[in-house]
Amino acid sequence: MGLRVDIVTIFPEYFASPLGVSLIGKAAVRGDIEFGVHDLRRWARDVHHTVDDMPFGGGPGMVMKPDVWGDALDEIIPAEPPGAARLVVPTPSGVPFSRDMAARYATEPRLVFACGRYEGIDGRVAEAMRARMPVDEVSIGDYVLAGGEAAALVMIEAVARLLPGVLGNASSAGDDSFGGDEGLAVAMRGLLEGPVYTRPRAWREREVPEVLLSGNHAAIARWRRDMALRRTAAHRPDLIRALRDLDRRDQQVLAEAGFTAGEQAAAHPPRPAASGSGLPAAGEGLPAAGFPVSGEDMAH
Ligand code: JAH
Repeated sequence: MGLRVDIVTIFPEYFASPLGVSLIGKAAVRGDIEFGVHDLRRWARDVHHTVDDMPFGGGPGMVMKPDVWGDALDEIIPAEPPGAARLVVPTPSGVPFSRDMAARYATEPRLVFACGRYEGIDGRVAEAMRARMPVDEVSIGDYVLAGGEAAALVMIEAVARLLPGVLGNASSAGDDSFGGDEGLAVAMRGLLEGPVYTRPRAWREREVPEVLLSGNHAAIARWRRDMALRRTAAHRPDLIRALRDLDRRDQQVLAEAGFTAGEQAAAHPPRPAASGSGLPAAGEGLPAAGFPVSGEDMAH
């Protein structure tokens, strides 16, 4: 059974290419996913097709009108049976989107994305729709976009690649960074994927790591796990704490990446030792820094 996705937006043309190409485009041709893109202005009531108005209580910008959104969603999502669709509202003040949510969305029959612009949609719309269907206000990250469209596309792509039959190579959904724990190689669970290589063997004086050409599958798996541990330590130190069943080699790699044994998650791991471990150089840069976010940007 396929997934039906409706998108409501003042920029329907925004979606043509992203939904028509690659994995999503092919899934749509096969009927594994079906799209309806709706121009919100169709439900506007005046000759100017107005969809926004000034915010009650003052403040900057404009707010999207509840009457227009209400009529659109009433028509796109039939009242009967209740709960047949899930409404997803991309917003920087939503719950964080995750791999788990993508997996749950992939099991739903119908998703409707309500893409706001300006300062967002009148708060009564989500509230009113909750009487008829599950409503998720969802954030794809702590930054403000010009509207919900790009965030909706991110979520749709993350969901589409999890649909049964969608990936050409079913196992590749699980192997990569955040691939999902079902098909994921047990040895790499909870880790970011390390670097990958293809031909030519030598390029701009740089050789592909020799172990990958060795045919020694155990050595290759170990090397990949080393690289995944080091990349995870450098880019996502928050993920190190959750790792379980670390062997001696894992602990050695993490120690060299600046994490202390047992309690792997130091809040601010020290810089790795210069060398002498027999491991290749890290080449991964500093652990992720915390970027301050202005109060103004987070107020949306
Ligand atoms: C901006 C409506 N989490 C990313 C995200 C999602 C939605 C929006 N911004 C950022 C947004 C303006 C109006 C939605």
